[in-house]
This record gives sequence, structure tokens and C-alpha cells, in this order.
Amino acid sequence: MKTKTTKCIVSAAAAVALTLTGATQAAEKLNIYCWSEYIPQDVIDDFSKETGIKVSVENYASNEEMLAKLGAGGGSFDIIQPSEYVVEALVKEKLLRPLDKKAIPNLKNIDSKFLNMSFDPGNKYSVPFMAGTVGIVVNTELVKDDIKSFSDVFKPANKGKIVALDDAREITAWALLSQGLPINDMSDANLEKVKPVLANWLPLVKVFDSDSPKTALLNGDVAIGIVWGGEGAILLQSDPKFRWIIPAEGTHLFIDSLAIPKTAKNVNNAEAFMNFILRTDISKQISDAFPYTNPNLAARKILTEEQIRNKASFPSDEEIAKMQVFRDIGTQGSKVDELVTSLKAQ
Ligand code: N2P
Repeated sequence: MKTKTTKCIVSAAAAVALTLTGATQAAEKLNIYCWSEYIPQDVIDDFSKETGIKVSVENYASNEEMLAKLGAGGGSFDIIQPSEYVVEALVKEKLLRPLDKKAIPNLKNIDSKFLNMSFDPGNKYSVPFMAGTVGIVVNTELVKDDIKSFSDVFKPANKGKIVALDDAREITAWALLSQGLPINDMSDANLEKVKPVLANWLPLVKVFDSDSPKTALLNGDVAIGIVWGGEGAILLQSDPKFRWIIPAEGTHLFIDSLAIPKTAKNVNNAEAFMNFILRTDISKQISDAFPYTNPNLAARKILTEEQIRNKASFPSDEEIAKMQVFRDIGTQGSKVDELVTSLKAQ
């Protein structure tokens, strides 16, 4: 009996030792592949300081760029940041790893509105990181017209004054909206319908930029932008001459999540990082740098009134209710890419 107990203790100790060795080995690295201008460098540095985990970060400017790299087997990533329709597609293709929720207790900080969404019921594979929309920013010192819609932006008079996101799915969605068509119906017939619209619009754009579309507006290179909400929010903070407009035709609500690819090698570290950035103070730090719609309710409670009042960061419930969310469109995605690429090259 006594011997048996001792043996048990010994094997328990061995198990602990094994786990520790495993943890020490895994604690060395974490490879993140995320949207540009979404996770501040000081957050990454603080995580490394706290955990000793060495983090490498690569950025992408569109979901399609990220998927192309993953699909081509380029890089080995422990965390990616897909948008809703991409989570949906990756789950379908069994390319994500189920999360160990016990390792992510700070999930409790997320607003329940952003949990259990249709692209990942029960959040088996994804943790909401940031949400937001796409809207119009006008430099009112340079443009006197009362711009209300995508169609107002893409008028011949604005040729050479526009910065737009460099994102085929986004651009095509704006054209569909301008025709009163749903943004997820990217059938061949609808692509044919928006082709002439895009053929008129694209030559008017001076700068295509998804990484930092605010830059061309800040330096006066352009006067109108169609930009991510967080970029719009930074512009509104920077100068009252910038006005934010939710396009009259409607717009798109995105929810970008954190997920672990099946092929990840540092899974524990990935979950530790997810838990870290869901911490109230860290999530606030992220909002301070990149003022998108933060789904972290605990962090939202400690944002300043000015941050919460920024309409580009936090659209009203009424505005959100009118926004559409992208769904997986399967193989039509590559046709959308081809359409926009060919028209841009004209
Ligand atoms: C962050 C870009 C926002 C991502 N720079 C839109 N899904």
C-alpha cells in the first residue's frame, strides 16, 4: 500500500516535470500573422517581458492575402486574425484548431453580443478581437460638397482626390450596395452588373491603401477616403476638419477574431497570448492605439468619454443594425479578385 502511494507520487512528479519541460520548450516562441496596425508593438513587448515568450509578428492587409500565404504553406503561424467570413471558411475546411477555453478565462470580458456568432457557434475556434465598419472620411477644408454616399464619392469631379481600401471584396461590396444589391450575393450575374460601376469608379482613385489609408488624408495627398473605422477615428481625433460619414447605401460590419491554425506549433503560447490581450488593461491599450469597436466590454468601461463618443469607433446601435456582415462566398472570391485587379489595370 505504502509503496503504491510512493509510486503514485513519483509518477505525478514525473508528469509535472514533463509538463514543465514541455512548457519551457513551448515558451520560447509565438508566431503571429495579423492585420497591419491592429496589435500595438508595446503590447507585444509587454507580453514577451511578462512571459519570456519571443514573439514574431508578420502583417497582412487583407484576408485574401493571409489565405494565400496560409494556403501556399508560407510561414508557420500560431495565431491568425481572420474576419468572420474567413473563420466560417476555415472552420468548414477544418483548418483551425479548437480552443482550450480553460486557458482563456479572460473571454469573460467579451460583450456577449460578439460571442456565439453564426460563423463560429459557441466560439469553438475563435475569439473576437476587434470589430468595426467602413465609412467615408471627408477633409471639409478641401471638399465643400455634402458627401453622403459611395456614389457621391465616386463622382468624376473627385478624380485624383480619393484614397480607398485596397481590398477587392470591400470595393465590390460598395458597388453592390450602390446598386441596392446584397453584399453577399457575388454571383456571376451580380458581378456583371457591378462591372461597369467599378469601371467608372476605380480610375478616380488616387491611392489604394489598406494598411494606413489615413496617411494620404493626413498629408493632404487626397481629400476623401473610404477607410476602416479605426482609421477614421484617428483622423477625427487628429483634426476637426475631418468628417465621418456612414454611406447612405449601407455598409459592412466586420468582426475580426483570433484563431489558431491546425498547423500551429506553439498552441499553449497562442492561448496565453489570447488571454493576455483580452485583459482589461491590455485591451484598453489596444483601443488607445487602434480605436476600432472594441468587443471587450470590460475595457470599453474604462475608455474615456471622448473615445466612446467617436462615431467612427463606435457607430450607434441603429447604424449597426443596418450593417451587413460578410459571409463565405466560396470560389466566387477569386472572381471578385480578378474583376477588381483587371479593372485597376485598365
Ligand atoms: C486594421 C485593419 C482592419 C481590418 N489595420 C478590417 N477587417
